[in-house]
Amino acid sequence: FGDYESLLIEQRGNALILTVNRPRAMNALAAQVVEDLHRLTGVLATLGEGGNWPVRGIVLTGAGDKSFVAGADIVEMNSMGADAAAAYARRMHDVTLRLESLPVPVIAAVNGFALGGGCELAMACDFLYAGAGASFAQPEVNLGLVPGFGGSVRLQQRVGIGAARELIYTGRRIKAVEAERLGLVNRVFEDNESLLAGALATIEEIASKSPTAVANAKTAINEIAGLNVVDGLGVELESFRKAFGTQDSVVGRSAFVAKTAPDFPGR
Ligand code: CO8
Repeated sequence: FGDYESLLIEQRGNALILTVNRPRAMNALAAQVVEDLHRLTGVLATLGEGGNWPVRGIVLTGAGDKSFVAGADIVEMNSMGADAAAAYARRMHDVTLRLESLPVPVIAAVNGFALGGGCELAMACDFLYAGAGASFAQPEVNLGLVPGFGGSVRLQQRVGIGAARELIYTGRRIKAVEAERLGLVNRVFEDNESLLAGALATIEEIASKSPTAVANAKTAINEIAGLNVVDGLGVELESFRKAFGTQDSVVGRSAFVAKTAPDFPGR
């Protein structure tokens, strides 16, 4: 995958663990981190649909025990003009869209502060797990700003428009259990060690399923988000038709009938 100044990459079983590694600044998204994320997601995007993938899922987390990602780097932002800031935001849009386009699930393992751009990066993952000490906010109003890495779009998809408005207008920081209650987080773990273990266990569970089915489901769900029911059903029908034509589906259905375990070929 290459070398990255601000990212750690480790393969563990069927999972790739990506760690944003800038703990002295709470893993804030300095330009270097954004470039590293941009380059890495570019490399991952070139792996294509499935056959070339060495792993079945990705866990995205932050270095240390305090912070997932504390947002954009405010020190760097302080000397930027609006055009430079917009260009920086656009790079992160690319990163978030690439994460959503990967054919394997990405789990955000939120091990501390997920603030501003950190919360937005986590929301570009398929779903979020959190350690009990994690906290979430879109605090841009404190800086006279608004969310810039997709928070206005993805927060309302996750928690509904009312809760999204309240969080964005107040900049209020919420704890992991509150984020779970709102539906932002799927599960809360008692500490960061069990958080990582839980995320890895879910990737292993997914790894026993058909790779093409998981990829098809991910594509359809992302495409359907925001569509009305009729248009959404149209997208689902095409996804279902595609899944039905895969070897995985032939193997999966025959194994059920033969009462054996399926061995999915992944195509
Ligand atoms: N940017 C730069 N440095 C940071 C950031 C950050 N976002 N967060 C923390 N740091 C640095 C601190 O400056 C400090 O550095 P130093 O030791 O050199 O003084 C170090 O990390 C440790 O931080 P604290 O001493 O503040 O530690 P605390 O435990 O007291 O507090 C907090 C931790 C709560 C995370 C606190 O640092 C904080 O509130 N940080 C800012 C969080 C924030 O507001 N994030 C949102 C930023 S806006 C954003 O993300 C919008 C994205 C879209 C913009 C796109 C346009 C460019």
